[in-house]
Amino acid sequence: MIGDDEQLLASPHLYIDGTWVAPVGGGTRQIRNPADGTVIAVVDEAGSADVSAAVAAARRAFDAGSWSTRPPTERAELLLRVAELLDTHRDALARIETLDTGKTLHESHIDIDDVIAVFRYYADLVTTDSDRFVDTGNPAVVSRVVHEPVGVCALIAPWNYPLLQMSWKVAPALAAGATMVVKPSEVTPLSTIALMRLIAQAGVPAGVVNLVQGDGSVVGAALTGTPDVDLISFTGGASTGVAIARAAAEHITRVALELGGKNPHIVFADADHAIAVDAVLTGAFLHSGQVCSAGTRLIVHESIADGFVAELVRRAAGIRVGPGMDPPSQTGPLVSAEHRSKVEAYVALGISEGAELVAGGKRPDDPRLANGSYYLPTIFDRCHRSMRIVQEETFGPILTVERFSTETEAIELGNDTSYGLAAGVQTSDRDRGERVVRALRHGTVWLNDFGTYTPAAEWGGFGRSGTGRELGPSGLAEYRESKHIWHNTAPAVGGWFD
Ligand code: TXE
Repeated sequence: MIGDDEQLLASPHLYIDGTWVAPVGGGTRQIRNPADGTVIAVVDEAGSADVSAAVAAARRAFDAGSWSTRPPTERAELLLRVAELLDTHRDALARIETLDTGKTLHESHIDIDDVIAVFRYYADLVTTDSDRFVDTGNPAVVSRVVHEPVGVCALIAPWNYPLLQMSWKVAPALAAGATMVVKPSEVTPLSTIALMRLIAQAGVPAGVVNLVQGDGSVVGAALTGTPDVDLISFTGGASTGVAIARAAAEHITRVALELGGKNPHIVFADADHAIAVDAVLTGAFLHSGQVCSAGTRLIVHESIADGFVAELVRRAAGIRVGPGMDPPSQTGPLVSAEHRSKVEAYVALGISEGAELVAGGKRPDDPRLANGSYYLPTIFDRCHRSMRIVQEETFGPILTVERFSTETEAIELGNDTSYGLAAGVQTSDRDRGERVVRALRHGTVWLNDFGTYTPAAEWGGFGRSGTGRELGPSGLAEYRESKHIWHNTAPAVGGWFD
């Protein structure tokens, strides 16, 4: 760590009730750089008593109204101040994110710009959003629906886009007037610690934002098992999502889940070949496939499949895998050695299921990469929809290939998944494009593109990809309750029981 990075991470403690504190009941954790296995920081981790203290602080702040009753314009000002501070520390935050996750510095810069954009988007939205008046048919009645903050939120984020995914939660929650306890992934807590520092610097009242880093089974479970939290927003793995939904059901806590996907990318024979190859490569191998919306399931028309796959194989072999801090690297290591073992197990599974390994399938040979958790871009051809390698999220650089003959079959394959987060369609036929994107049961569908998004449009999944939506107006609605106020301006005795 250097200069600004060190300052942002000066006290990697917990942040509770406006103060950086050491944990009462937790411990510490070494945070490693996945590019070479070195320890880059040691952070405090909370125990369940610390979680209770953080939730209690958020509750006190909410009940005191120090944030929830502030006018939207004042909340927007704070969000804009946070955006400015993020901009000031853009380079340091990008370095922190790269050291912690392994992704390339270029990607981290894009992430930080997207984080800044989401704070600005919600600052704008919350000031333009107004109450809704309802016509009851009775001129004496003024009926309006107003929005109020949901209360205390538990915000739990994963390790692949640590700052970005946390910001998709923190920015709308702050805009709505909620208070919160945030828990980053224990694998990648550093950029969230830095964000807390900047939010504090921007002047958020004590207790509105609290940070408890630590293990999912301890800190996450304590945070989601309490009746004192009004909303849980979680991004992570599907099985963790199920555990959280169960815990939430116990207290009828509102819950929003983003649980990843197994995203189809359909290429028709009439697609622009060069554009489609580029989109499929980027969709599958960006950030080594550790992207919830990664297009890891290629569904390609049989008439072009052989040539298309041959070109993908050639291009995949040329992807420069290396440390995220080295400018020539095009993709970095996997987030941890443990995660790479999981990816390797999936490659072994694909081979045992009879898929044809045509690219990668191993760690890079370069001895300079031996201490990092690298894995080569991998392609399995001749896959079938019934294979686990086709149906399960591997969260690594693994692309599977299936062939189709008709449009109906392509749609059927694209919808043959328990998930439903994202999908891509490559075709030069506009009518076909429109038919297929409408038929696909996924939360985001790209036509002749892949992986792009804007904070102004909703993000979330159908099926097992989760519940609720982040971003866009719905992303703000998640953090609000609606209240209907019925005002009778000319009250009279009703006489029902006369
Ligand atoms: O995620 P976890 P993991 C998928 C991907 C990956 C798999 C497992 O397929 O291989 O999930 O990854 C916290 N109560 N995605 O194990 O455990 C945890 O501390 C409350 C897709 O790393 O779900 C972390 O902060 N919280 C995904 C967060 O949940 C708990 C991105 C996510 O970790 C908890 C990442 C519990 N009982 C992985 N257990 C996406 N949707 O993009 C853990 N956590």
